[in-house]
Amino acid sequence: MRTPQLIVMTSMFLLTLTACQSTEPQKSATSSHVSKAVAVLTPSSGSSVRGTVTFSEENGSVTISASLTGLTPGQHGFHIHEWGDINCSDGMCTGSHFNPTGSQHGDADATERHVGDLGNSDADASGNATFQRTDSVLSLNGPHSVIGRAIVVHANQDDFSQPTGNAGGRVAYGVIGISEIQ
Ligand SMILES: [Cu+2]
Ligand SMILES: [Zn+2]
Repeated sequence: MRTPQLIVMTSMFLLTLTACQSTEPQKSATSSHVSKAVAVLTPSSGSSVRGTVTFSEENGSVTISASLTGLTPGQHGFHIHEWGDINCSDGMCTGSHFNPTGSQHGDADATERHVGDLGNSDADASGNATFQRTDSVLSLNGPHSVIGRAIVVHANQDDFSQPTGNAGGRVAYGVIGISEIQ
């Protein structure tokens, strides 16, 4: 009689354990609203460009701050591309510029631009660049949300010509993910 009793007791214990686990509260944010995001940029094949880009949304605007290294001196096209797929060594899996409004390409301050158009980042003689912009076109929420998309740095300057600014190859890229609110 001891063995069946032990089996029953063990089963009951396991059931209790499973029930406890399934009723444990989920550790999650209290709101679905995203206010901070980050992208860590890694180099494409043959490049040594790296960097970090942070996004902070406040009062309907997003402040974008970037720090990049390993660039050639001068201007480099800086865009948000439509797919957060960095599984190609040339960055081509990120697709084209994020353009949910079906607009023409342009400078970040132009009246018509892709949501993903951020202009250029300007590298100094050592190949370092910092970029800062407060933007009211892109968002971290809603239809213009850039969460899950990719930020891309190009080899050349974005000259704002159509269709995508003639900025050349993609030297670094990263996926924009949600950050913990500090
Ligand atoms: Cu681009
Ligand atoms: Zn564009």
